[in-house]
Amino acid sequence: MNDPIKSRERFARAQELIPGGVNSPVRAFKAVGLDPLFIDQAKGSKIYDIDDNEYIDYVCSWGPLILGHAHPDIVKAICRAAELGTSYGAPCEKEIELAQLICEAIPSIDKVRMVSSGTEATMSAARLARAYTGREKILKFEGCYHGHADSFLIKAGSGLLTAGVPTSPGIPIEYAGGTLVSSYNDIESLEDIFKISGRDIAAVIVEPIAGNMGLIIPENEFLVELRRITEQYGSLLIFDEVISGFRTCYGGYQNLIEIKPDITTLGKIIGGGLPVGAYGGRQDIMDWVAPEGDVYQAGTLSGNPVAMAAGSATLRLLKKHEYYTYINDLGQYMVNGIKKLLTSCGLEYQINHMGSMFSLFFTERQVKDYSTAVISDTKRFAKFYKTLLSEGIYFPPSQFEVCFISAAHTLPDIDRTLSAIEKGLYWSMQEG
Ligand code: KE4
Repeated sequence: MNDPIKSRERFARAQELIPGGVNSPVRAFKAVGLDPLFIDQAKGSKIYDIDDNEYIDYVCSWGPLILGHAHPDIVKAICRAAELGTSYGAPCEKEIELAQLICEAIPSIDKVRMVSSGTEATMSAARLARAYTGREKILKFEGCYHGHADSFLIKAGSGLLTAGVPTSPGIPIEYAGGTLVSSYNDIESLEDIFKISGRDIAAVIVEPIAGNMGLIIPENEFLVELRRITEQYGSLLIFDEVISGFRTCYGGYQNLIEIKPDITTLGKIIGGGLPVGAYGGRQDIMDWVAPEGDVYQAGTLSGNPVAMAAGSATLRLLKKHEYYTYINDLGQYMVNGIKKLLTSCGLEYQINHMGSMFSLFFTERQVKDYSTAVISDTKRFAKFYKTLLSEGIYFPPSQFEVCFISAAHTLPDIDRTLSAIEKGLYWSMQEG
């Protein structure tokens, strides 16, 4: 590997112009104590930095690139759309095409509104739920991330029922009072909150597969109970499928577990690498959204033809080909390989895995919620990460993110990654 001299220089320059030198905090590599790499280009499963280093990419733009970087059919769709104009600020047929693909793929979605990010989708879904129910409170789960809208940057208060606490400066304390926080996979604490505040809760928002504490799998009854309790109290259930949508199957994770939320938020994959978010659900709820209804939400570039073309090209490919078997098999092969390496190193680290997503936690306790995730040894993870990078493997630069495998990854990619992981585990165990 070449020493990333140019990346270091560009990072110094970027920091003079952009807060932290990045346009999204996790990209700054702070969690692994390194300077970020500046990427020059990407193709298939590989990314290339400006110092001519090649890496096998497991960030995949944080999930969107399920078909790999610069897929020729998606690039062609983007180019063709751009030649016809990048944004009309008016309805176009490409919006109908993507909306139809989404509604056909996810039975709980009768109608869908396009926006430009997952944050816009979840923020709008929460506003819609409050309006539809006439209630104010939203309940979320500790460690789940739903974008950076004020009402979601809230963590659990001291007591179970005390109002939440902002996790960022700049959030009015009264916003925290509108957000209740419970523990993922913990139905008992949820029931306790609902017994006292259930009639004030407009909606529960949940990542049906949690991807922002590292990967955390819902325990068997958690989501079923969540659906039961929300129905019992007249609260809406919002599945935030920004990560899981079209990742585990063609449609939502909800399709696999046969649970129908009232509203679903989407992003990432449905934009094929361009800025697209969406929220959708039952018609009687969605018809409250302006201009059909009075719940205001708008966006200059919402549904723009180029992003719609990228999203539709992606979903059409996913619908036509059996990619899911391939990427899920690669995921299983990867996880089996890591487990063998952990055993040979005498390590009992935890791996959480679902299809083409996995997270390796540097802890010996099962990771099933925020409190069990945060005790992971982030220092050892950082040493592990640095070794992988030097071996040309680009994992997400944080213990609390998900590794994604795309349809462009190959068995030789996985084998090369496993040999790097073996070295990474060895160096992570060295003191100093
Ligand atoms: P965006 O606003 O970043 O498009 O989506 C917010 C969002 C909403 N819901 C879920 C479940 C999400 O995971 C996200 C964003 N995911 C992070 C990575 N875990 C995006 C990466 C970043 O923040 O740079």
